[in-house]
Amino acid sequence: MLFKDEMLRCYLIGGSQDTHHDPAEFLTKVEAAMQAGITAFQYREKGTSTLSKAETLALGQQVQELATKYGVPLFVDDDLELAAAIQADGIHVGQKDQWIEEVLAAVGDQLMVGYSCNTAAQVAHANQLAVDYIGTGPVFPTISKDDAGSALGVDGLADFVEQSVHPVVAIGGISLDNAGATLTSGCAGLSMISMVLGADDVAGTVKKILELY
Ligand code: TZP
Ligand code: MG
Repeated sequence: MLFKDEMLRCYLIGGSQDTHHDPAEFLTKVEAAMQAGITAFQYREKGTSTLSKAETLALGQQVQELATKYGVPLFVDDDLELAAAIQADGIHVGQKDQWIEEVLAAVGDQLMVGYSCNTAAQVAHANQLAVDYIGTGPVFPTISKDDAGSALGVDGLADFVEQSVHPVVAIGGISLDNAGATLTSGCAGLSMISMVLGADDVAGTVKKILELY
């Protein structure tokens, strides 16, 4: 397993809703990204996803097989039951999900825990918690989350990085055009959905991100 900060460098997030609701396209793109060297993956079936619970589990199991094959740490967004069922390495918890304290108590040392923080008060709260990293954004406007809130910009992100005792992974609207500028915030890494899952050349896009370090 990679050290925590390295694991956050190129952190892909996604679910079937991010590839035209086509699970086969989703798996093809996730495999290409894993093969190209993404440092973590978060399975996030959310928003406009149309998959049933059983379909989500089945797709999650296929993602888990790929993650094992390529040695990529696997997180599940906001679903402890699914994380346990597919033997994920971690869980990511948002501000609108299950209470972070409950999740931390439930998982103990079993799973890594990531937590979304979008305000200074939330970062201060996270500083009191045994989470493994925080995800902070949106740094830029995003097409992938309706209720993401207003963009922090690189300066806003940098303030949170300075404040946080945990490694910070940046999220929201990250593209090849702004990835380098985003890293000047001191964040440990970049997480993205559409830049990678919407790319024609998934592997090439991942490699360009990894070259920034
Ligand atoms: N949380 C804050 S912004 C966001 C999430 C899940 C969406 C990021 O997607 P994209 O396509 O990389 O902007
Ligand atoms: Mg969530």
